[in-house]
Amino acid sequence: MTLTPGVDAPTWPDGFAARYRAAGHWRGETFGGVLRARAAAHPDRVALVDPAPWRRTWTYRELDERADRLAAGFAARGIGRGDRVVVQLPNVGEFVEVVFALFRIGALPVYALPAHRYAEVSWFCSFTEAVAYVVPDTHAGFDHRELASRVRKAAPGLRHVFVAGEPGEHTPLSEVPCAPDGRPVGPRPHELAFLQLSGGTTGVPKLIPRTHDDYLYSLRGSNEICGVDADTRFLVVLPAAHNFPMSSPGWLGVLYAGGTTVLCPKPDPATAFPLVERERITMTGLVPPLALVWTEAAAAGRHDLSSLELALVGGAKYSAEAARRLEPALGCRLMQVFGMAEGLVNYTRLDDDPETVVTTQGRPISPDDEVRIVDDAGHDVPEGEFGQLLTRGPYTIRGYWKAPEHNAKAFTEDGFYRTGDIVRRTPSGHLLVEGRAKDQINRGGEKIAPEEIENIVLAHPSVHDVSVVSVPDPYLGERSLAYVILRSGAEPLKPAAVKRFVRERGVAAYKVPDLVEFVDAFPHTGVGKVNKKQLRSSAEQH
Ligand code: OOB
Repeated sequence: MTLTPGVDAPTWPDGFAARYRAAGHWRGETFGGVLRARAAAHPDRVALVDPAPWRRTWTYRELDERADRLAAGFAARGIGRGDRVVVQLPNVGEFVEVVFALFRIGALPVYALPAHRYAEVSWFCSFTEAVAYVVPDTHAGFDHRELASRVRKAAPGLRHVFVAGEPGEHTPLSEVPCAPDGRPVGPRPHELAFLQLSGGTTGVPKLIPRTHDDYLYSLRGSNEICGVDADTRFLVVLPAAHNFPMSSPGWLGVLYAGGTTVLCPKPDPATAFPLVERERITMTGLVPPLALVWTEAAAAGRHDLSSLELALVGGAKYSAEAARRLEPALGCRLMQVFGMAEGLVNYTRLDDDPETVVTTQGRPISPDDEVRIVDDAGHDVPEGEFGQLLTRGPYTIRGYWKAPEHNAKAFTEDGFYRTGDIVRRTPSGHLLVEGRAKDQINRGGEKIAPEEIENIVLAHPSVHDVSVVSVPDPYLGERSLAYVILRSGAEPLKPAAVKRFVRERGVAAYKVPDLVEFVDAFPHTGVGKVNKKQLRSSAEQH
């Protein structure tokens, strides 16, 4: 079934859309069109470098032609406008080729992370009624072709599995491209470009519908703030499918500006530093635990990192203490980023004073980003006090894809997204992230919805009840702890058996509880719900 793009989620009311257009935020561009324009303007400039296992490069012209040929091949296989295609590729050149090919025909990439396994991918494929799934052959020792074979059985609508590399029983991606048969009728700028994943607070991850217009505005805004231009050489260290390395300013921002994106196969300094040196990298984005590792490794001084001008750090709270050490160690500027795949992105600015850069998480991209900080009753708190962050604006969604019930809770009636973050605003308008009201664990930037893991653990025959909470961790910021109540009379279980059970259910490894503790009962709130706040404070004893 092909759904008309743009109709499966609430979108901006006409008045807002008109305002965002009039302000010049939404310019009527599409991703396919942008690549075409850049290829015409500077065909021979290098757009993309994939250094592993051997160095491959794509000029803007080559990337554009490649996207055309792949788009034609996808179209010849019946993939068209509005069709969903689950893309689960690591940081390889094929990722960029595939998504631009899909943009061009108006098919919607659904971005799975390389760490996702059967539970997540089969849900993405069935929920989105995906017609195709794109995988590597193997990645980090895991065979994605076998996963694809299993997923295929669970998602009957999946007509194609394309493999970058050795295909096994599936279709090699290399066989897809063919001569374009005229130019496909592309999507319109206000239509959906892709579905991004939410960090999630619920049993299953929600999908975030982003349009060409809104996402391209966030790229332009990010580029301006970060100083991205044609000379930028950006290293994609985090998984390319995540919103942060994709758009803040990310590889899409850099391609928009005509710069060069270099894909880093692994984030560790041993892999990344030689690439920074060899490729003369000027900019990159890191999550706080990685920024710590880089800061320490840089002190060893074995690599020439002098080309680096800017490191963006975000995705989870970066302590001021760690932030202070980054600039001297890496010899570049620091910018903190506090963003979310749903939209709103905040950056510290290059002309902020150093104290603001290390102690705040920045301020919004756009003058039209509306930010409210409210108490539990939804009233604005006095300026400078803590509260829950609500936001609405030209690149923040008005609703998740096909999730009307959840949308009724996650958005206010007048369209503000309830971020679930507890923030405070300084007189300069910078936000400080002080905590979280939503039930989520932020494991070094990787988000875990406790409910998703609780549902899995509950399926264990010996388990009566479970509650998953965060535990502070000096390196990751937070780790996960599952408190488990066993059924009376059940065989005693070891923590390792609970972890194995979760892993065997086929979820991403980062979601497997780091710690498991058996208890006799949970504390309850006045209304009889499990008191997670109290559980979290007992977890702090760990
Ligand atoms: C980014 O996006 P998501 O969708 O994986 O996660 C969003 C959530 C935020 O609501 C907040 O809870 C947390 O991640 N977060 C931060 C943070 N940046 C994100 N918490 C504290 N300090 C920060 N700097 O994580 C994301 C998307 C675009 C750019 C950057 C990060």
